[in-house]
Amino acid sequence: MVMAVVQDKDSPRLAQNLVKQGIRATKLASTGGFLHAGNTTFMIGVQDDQVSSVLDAIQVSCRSREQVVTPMSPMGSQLESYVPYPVTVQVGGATVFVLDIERFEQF
Ligand code: 2BA
Repeated sequence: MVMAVVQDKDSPRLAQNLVKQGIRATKLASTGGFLHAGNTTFMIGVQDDQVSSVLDAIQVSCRSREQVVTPMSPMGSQLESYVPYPVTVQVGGATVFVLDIERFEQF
């Protein structure tokens, strides 16, 4: 099983590339813990020998982008001394986890 967190902008391209290769996937709407921005998590169930094609599809479909964020005020901080400087972070291409699945059933 490959789980990939991708940017929403890359999600249609990745979905299309997986379908082209006959690879099944489920898309989940997710939210990044740091930016609190929406992203998309793909659950892609494949045999071991298909993992590298899935990783290739992810790599060609997902781009890295810069995003400017203004950090939120930390809880309990002195508001007078808090200056919310915008910070630029590099998001993506994709964050990928490859998991072994113990059992798979479809009813
Ligand atoms: P976010 O958590 O919203 O993170 C967006 C981007 O902010 C990250 O891009 C990274 O550049 C930066 N960032 C995240 N946490 C940070 C921190 N503690 N300090 C400084 N900068 C930080 P990516 O690394 O490309 O991650 C994109 C999205 O992938 C993340 O969105 C999150 O939804 C997911 N993700 C990344 N690493 C993960 C992990 N270890 N476990 C689960 N999800 C992860």
